[in-house]
Amino acid sequence: MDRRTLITVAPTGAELLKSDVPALPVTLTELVSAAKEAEAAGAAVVHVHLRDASGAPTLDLGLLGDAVAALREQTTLVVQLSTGGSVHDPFDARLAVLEAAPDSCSLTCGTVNFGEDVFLNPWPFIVELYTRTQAMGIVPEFELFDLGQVASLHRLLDTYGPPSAGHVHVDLVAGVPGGMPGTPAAILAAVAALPAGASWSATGVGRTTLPVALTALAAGGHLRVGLEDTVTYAKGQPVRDNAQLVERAALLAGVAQRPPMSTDQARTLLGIVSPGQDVVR
Ligand code: KMH
Ligand code: ZN
Repeated sequence: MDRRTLITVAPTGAELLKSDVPALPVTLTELVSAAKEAEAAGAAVVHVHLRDASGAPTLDLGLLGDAVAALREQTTLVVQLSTGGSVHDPFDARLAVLEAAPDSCSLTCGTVNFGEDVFLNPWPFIVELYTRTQAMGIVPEFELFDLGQVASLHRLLDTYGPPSAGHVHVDLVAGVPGGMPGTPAAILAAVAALPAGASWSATGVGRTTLPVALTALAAGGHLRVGLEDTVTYAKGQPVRDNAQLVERAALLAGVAQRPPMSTDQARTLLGIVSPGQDVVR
């Protein structure tokens, strides 16, 4: 078990509207300031979805490049771009995200019902995305929404070999309507099926945030929190901002005697080589 806890902040996502969640960071300025506050509160990775000028989700490559540059300039966070985008994004735009040269990218290992929608990740798309990350030296974070996706991760690694950095890191996303429930039993079943040596974090959507976070800490996992997944802090209390969720995650990690990892420690765990740096692992 890692003694320290890797905290990822997912500040925006692709599903919520600023008009419904005023604290949602949708401009680059808001994103960078949310990322800085999250880093100060204990986050080491930022999972990025961008919005356009109208507030709608976008995979515009120019905007993604600007965001990567701004986050690198103003934070030391590991910059992870979403390749999941929104359920409406086409595969070619999702593949092109890698051209913005993030440190890391999300990579979901299967199709899942997603509320009223479907989050599409057919096998050929998974393979294309994964082999591109290997060729480009971008560290994938395998986002797994159900147990079948854990099996697909094994199939991927068995067929195409390990990520270029040699380490497998997973985020278990629980509580999506259509995916695995955000229960300790579901998280522990998925963890038991992970490849040997993989590190993992867990994300509980909505009211599953706390049970999932507490399970992850107890079972040796890491945490992902943020407005992408959680907009209610406690019953009747909207989340103030992303930093509030990171502060709570850091507090829980401290209570568990597994305080937050620094961004350097996160790079070492994930096998990320910083620009200008020779070797990390
Ligand atoms: N917005 C969801 C459809 C990811 O970032 O890779 C997909 C998602 C996963 O959020
Ligand atoms: Zn996401």
